[in-house]
Amino acid sequence: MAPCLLSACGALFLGAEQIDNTIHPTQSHMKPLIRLFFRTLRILLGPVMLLKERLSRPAALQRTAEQQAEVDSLCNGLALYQFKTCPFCIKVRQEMHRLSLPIVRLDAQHDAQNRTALLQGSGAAKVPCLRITNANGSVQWLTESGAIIEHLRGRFAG
Ligand SMILES: N[C@@H](CCC(=O)N[C@@H](CS)C(=O)NCC(=O)O)C(=O)O
Repeated sequence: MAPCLLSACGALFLGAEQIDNTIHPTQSHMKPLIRLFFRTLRILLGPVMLLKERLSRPAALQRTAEQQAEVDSLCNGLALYQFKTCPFCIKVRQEMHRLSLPIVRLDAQHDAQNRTALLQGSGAAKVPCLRITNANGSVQWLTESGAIIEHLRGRFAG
C-alpha cells in the first residue's frame, strides 16, 4: 500500500512517467489517458493542498532579535529541495515555519538545474531533501521528511 501511494505521489508530481514504465507495450495506448488523469488530479489537488498548508500553518516560534539573527545566519547553510505540492515537503515547510527558519526553497520539479543538482548530490531526484553546508564547507544531503524535521528540531527548537 505504501509503495503504491508513493508511486502515485511520484506520478502525480512528475507526470506519471513512473507509472508509464510499468505499463506493457501493448497497453501503450493507455498512456495519454493515464497522463491526463494524473495531470487533472494535480491541477485539482494542488491548490487544495496549498490552501490547507496555509490554513493549518502553525504559530511561529518567537526569538529575541539577536537569537533570530543567529538562526538566520545558520540557515544560510541550508537549502530545501522540494516540489511545491508534495505532501512530505509541505510537512517539512510547516516545521520550518513553526521554528521560524528562513531556509531557501529550491524547486526540483520544474527547474532542471535544481533537479540535476539534487540528483548528483543526493543520488536521487527525491524530495524533500535538505542540503546542509557545514562550517568547514563539507556538504550533506539529508532525505526523508521525518529525518529532516528531526534535524531541524535538534538544531533550532531549543
Ligand atoms: N518517505 C519519503 C517520501 C518522499 C516521496 O515519496 N517524495 C516523492 C514526491 S511526493 C518523490 O520525491 N518522488 C520522486 C521519486 O521517488 O523519485 C519522505 O517522507 O520524505
